[in-house]
Formats: sequence, C-alpha cells, structure tokens
Amino acid sequence: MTQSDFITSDSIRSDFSAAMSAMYRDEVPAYGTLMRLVARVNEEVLAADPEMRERLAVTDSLERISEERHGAIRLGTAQELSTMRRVFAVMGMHPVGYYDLSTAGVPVHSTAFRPVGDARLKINPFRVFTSLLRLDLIKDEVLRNEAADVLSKRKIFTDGALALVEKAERQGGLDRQDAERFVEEVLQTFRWHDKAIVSADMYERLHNAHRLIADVVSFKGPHINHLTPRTLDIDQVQERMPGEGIAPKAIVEGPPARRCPILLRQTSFKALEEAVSFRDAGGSWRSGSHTARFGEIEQRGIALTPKGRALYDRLLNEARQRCRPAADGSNTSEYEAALAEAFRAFPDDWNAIRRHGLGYFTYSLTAEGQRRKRIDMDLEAAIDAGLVRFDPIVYEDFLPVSAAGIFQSNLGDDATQEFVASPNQKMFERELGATVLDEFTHYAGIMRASLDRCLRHGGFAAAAAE
Ligand code: OOG
Ligand code: NI
Repeated sequence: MTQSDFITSDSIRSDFSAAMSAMYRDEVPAYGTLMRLVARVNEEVLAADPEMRERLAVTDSLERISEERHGAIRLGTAQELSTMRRVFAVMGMHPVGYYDLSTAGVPVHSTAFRPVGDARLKINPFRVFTSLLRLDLIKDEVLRNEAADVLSKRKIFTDGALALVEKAERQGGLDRQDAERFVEEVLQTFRWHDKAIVSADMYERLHNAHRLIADVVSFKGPHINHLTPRTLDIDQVQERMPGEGIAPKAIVEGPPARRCPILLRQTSFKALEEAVSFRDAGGSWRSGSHTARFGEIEQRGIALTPKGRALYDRLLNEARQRCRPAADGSNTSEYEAALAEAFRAFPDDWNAIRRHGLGYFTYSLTAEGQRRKRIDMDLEAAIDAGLVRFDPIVYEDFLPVSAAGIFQSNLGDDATQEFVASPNQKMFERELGATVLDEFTHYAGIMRASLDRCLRHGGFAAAAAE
C-alpha cells in the first residue's frame, strides 16, 4: 500500500457530508423542502447580483455554496469526544474554537470540527458543531451518577468504524474501498434511534433536570440534530418558509441585514415531536415522544478581527439591552429596529471595514497587476491603481449567543435555566485529548499568506502589508 493509493481526507469528507445529507433528508423530510427553497433563493440572488457572482467566482467559492452545510451533535462523555476527534481527523476535520454555553443556560461546552486552510475549505467546508454534556452542572447527585452510569455503558461507534480509524491512523490514510466502508460505518453513529436506552421514568427525571440531558443520555447514539444549508439571502428564506409549510423561529440570530454581511446570521424551524419508545423494567416497550431534531439555515459573512468582534459584541449587547426578543415573535419588528439602529456604528462598506482593521480579507493581483513586472508602490496605492484586489474571508465558525438562541428555541423557550457561568477550556481540551485551534490566528494566517503571495509576484513595498 503506497500513499498514492489513499483517497484524500477532503474527498472522504465530501462523501461523508453527502451521505449525511441524504440520510437526514430521508429521516426529516422538511430538511429536503428547506434545501430546495435555499437552492431556489440562491439561484435568484446570483442572477440578480452579478457582482456577488463574480466575487464568488474569482475566489473559487461559487461551487461550494450549494454543497455547503453544517451539522450538530451532542456527546455524553470525554471518551466519546476524544474518539470523535479521531474519526473527524480521518476526514480532515479538526477542532476549532471553544464555546461555553453554560452562560446561556445550556449545560454543554463545544467546539466545531471543520477543515482548516483555504484550499481544503474550498473543496468542501463541512463542519460539525460538537457539544459535550456537562454532567458536573447537574445538581442532583443521584441523577448525575445514574446518567454517568448509562453513558459509560453505551457504545456510539460500530466496531467497523473504530477498526478503520485505527487503520487510517496506522497507515496515514485509507484506500477507496476502506474509505467507502468508513463513511458507511461512521454514518451509523449519527442515525436516529426511536428506541430509548432508558425507562420512561428515567427519561422524565432527566428531562426535568434539563431537556438536553434527556436528549444526550436517553439514546444509543448522538443523532445528528440538524443540518444547515448556507443561503445567500436569509431574510428571503425566512419570509418564504411559511409558504412551504415550515414555521421559522421568531427572529434571525446574529447581526442585522446589511450590504456587507458580517459573521453569521441564522434562523431555524422548531424541533419536531417524534415518536419514541422506552424500555420498562419488565422489558416491554412503552410509547412516548421526544423533541430534538430541527432545521436551520444560515448566511455567512466576513470573518471579523478581534477588534471587529469586540465591536460586534458591544453592538449586539446594546440592541438586546434595548429590546430582548420574545420567543413568541410579539416584538420582532421592535427588536429588528433596535438591532439596525445599534449596528449603524459598524461600517457597511468593504473598504471601510478593511481600513478600520475590523475584518479579514484575502489579497490578490488583478489581471493588470499580474502583467506588471514590478509594482513600485505600497499596498494601498496598488489597490487604488486597480493592481491588487481584496475579498472578504468568509466566517467559518459559530457564535455563542446565536447558538444559545438556537438551542433555546428548540429546547422549548420555557426551559431557560440558570447555570453558574463556568467556561472551562482547559477541561474541555483534556476531554478532547487535544487543544482547539484559535480561529483568529487561523484567519490572520490566511490573510497573511495571501499578502505574501501578492508580495512575491508584485514585489510592492512590504511596509504596506503590515
Ligand atoms: C447546537 C446548536 C448550535 C449553531 O449553528 O450555532 C449550532 C445544538 O443544538 O446542538 O448548531
Ligand atoms: Ni447549527
């Protein structure tokens, strides 16, 4: 077996993402409806906005849009998390970022497994928001121990999946046949199971402690709880969802609608109540229901620098202090107005965002710039002269406040519960068995590399690139 017989991790990720999407479409038909709506809106946007189409084409990003999606899972133990890390590594997905959701009343902390680096993201940007349940935040000690006991006994990966992960690690890759089996085996972990592994009584007690605890502990595996396509116009999709028989949550999370989209805007449809059955002490099955799976869409904008992110956080806080969005939608327009008002302080022009150091961009030589042997001017002058162009770098990560809003809306809005804020990245990384990549460092690296490329070709004054 030589290296050249191996399938690339990027191609395994693409195959896995497609397989997951097909499985979820079968399991949750509303996801298929949403996908079709998003595809239609994206086509319309591209037809109406040639400038956006051109920007996406120039940056090789047009193809990825229709393929793009993220999913989310919730795990129960450190062992599950660290094995999941090894599974995702085979597909070229690595942990980026740490999200503490305890502050928002959700007893988990999370990371996003995703491809790292511009080229890999362009091939297929599939990501999975992965949360680990924090049993340490459950107050009831008896329940905590019972839950830990159930979790310690379950096996969420098939033997075949584990064997292939080990093989991939040993060999440094998988050949085509193994890669196909790997996708098939790993997919099983994310399937929905309608037979719970706990009794109706225990489910009830877990559910009373927190809905999310019941979701994680009661089943054989971490069913994928949503898959989110990327849209180029989230307001359009939100508006047209009811026409397709889908009821969206009251507000779009994240920044307001803008000419220059920043970070991430998300909305979802409510989780479905699905039939499940619980095992009684006597071994018989009792029917009940469980609510976990939902649909979500998102629109991605530019990745912000720490300075830009601080401004975003401040403005979002300001808006939410003025008007806290009600789950029933009764003050949606008031909230939207407060949000738009607050965000007037955030420049809405790519060049202003760039010059203020608020966002990350890639730089490249234009056709004219490439024709020049040497560019004897600084970067800003080269941009003004049309020799260098800049394009926003897409935000590939998540937002804790938005994630909390999505969690809440799907857990039932009455379920808001206080936990002591206790971010613990060190503990998370210990459980993960690795450190998470800092997203800002990553984006800064992509920007830097693009500048260096320009510099090598154009040789313009280096000082400008600082
Ligand atoms: C994850 C919610 C977070 C997002 O897009 O912010 C998320 C979950 O409900 O498990 O997926
Ligand atoms: Ni999501």
